[in-house]
Amino acid sequence: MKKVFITGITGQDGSYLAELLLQKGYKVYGFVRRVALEDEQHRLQRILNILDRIELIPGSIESYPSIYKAISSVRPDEVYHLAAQSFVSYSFEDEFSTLQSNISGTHYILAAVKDIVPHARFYFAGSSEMFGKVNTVPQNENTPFHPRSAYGISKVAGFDLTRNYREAYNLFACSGILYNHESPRRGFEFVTRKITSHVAMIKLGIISKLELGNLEARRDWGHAKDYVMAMWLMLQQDTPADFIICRGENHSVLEFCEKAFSYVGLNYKDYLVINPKFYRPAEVEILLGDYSKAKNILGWNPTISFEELVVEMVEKDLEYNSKKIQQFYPVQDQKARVR
Ligand code: F7E
Repeated sequence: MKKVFITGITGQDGSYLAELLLQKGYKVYGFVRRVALEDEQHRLQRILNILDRIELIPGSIESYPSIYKAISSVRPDEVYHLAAQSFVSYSFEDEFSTLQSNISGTHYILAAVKDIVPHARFYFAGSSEMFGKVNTVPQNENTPFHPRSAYGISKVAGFDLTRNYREAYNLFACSGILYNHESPRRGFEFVTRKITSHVAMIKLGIISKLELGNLEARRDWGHAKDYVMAMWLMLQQDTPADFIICRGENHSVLEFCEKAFSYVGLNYKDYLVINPKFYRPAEVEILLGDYSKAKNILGWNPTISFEELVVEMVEKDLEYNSKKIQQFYPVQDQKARVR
């Protein structure tokens, strides 16, 4: 049985990837912070359904000894390094911790893999944020990087480290350059989930407005479930390489809003408020990818459309918030609340 070691298994991508690899017959090990094990219902909520089928190893990506020990005990065949401080906005507030955990974390894992399991296959979660201030639209694997945040810079460093371990030490190391990918498991701080959770709460009468920053930013949004399939495919090839993973179609934040509100029969204009505090010191205005290489070499194609993504997220947030209402309000109040 093949063994896989996943950092960031408690996150959106980690949870979908773990489910995929269980289906494929892998023995799945997840590297998690010790505190996560003490607060299962909250911190392990995305993997509660598979907890009895995976093994969690406590440690920190900021500690080389804990990574070394974990990889020595598992001796994985494949390693997916997904853990990171991934919220771009926060990286402006604390550049130091973002750079420290994202760059050193990647370096420690690569170094441990090279020393302990040099034949293991390694995946690094690169990001379209590496392109930042783009000079070409659409971007492909040859487009130069121009990151616009500490997060983007940390991902460029991780990408370079991964390539260097491939070239210098012959590691089977790949980077996926993933564009924004969302799902009902997305964290509430990211714009898509912020929008769909607010739309659901507005529809159910829990809140009355949605505050956002830059509505003009354009993103090439896809579904996380499709994108974890691409990660796995990258590690099944004969030779390691880097791939752009996206849908090849972009939309503005405003379009996302319009779609989400109109799905529940509301007009976004009645609820949307611009708050300058959500603007970033340096914005990535437009991202649009070209996934031809992934299509040709991996045989990968996205299967979930932008519309399907928005609808799934809104529906799940309606379900989630309706359950919360049922817990807190008596039945007669619930009818009065819905708009
Ligand atoms: O912002 C604008 C914001 O935070 C998208 C991460 O997964 O994808 C993600 O990075 C856009 C930006 O994602 C609000 O200014 C407007 O232009 O959802 P986001 P992101 O920064 O694109 C890449 C590929 C990653 O690798 C990252 O880890 O939406 N925006 N108003 C807002 N964004 C947020 N969060 N909140 C707002 O109120």
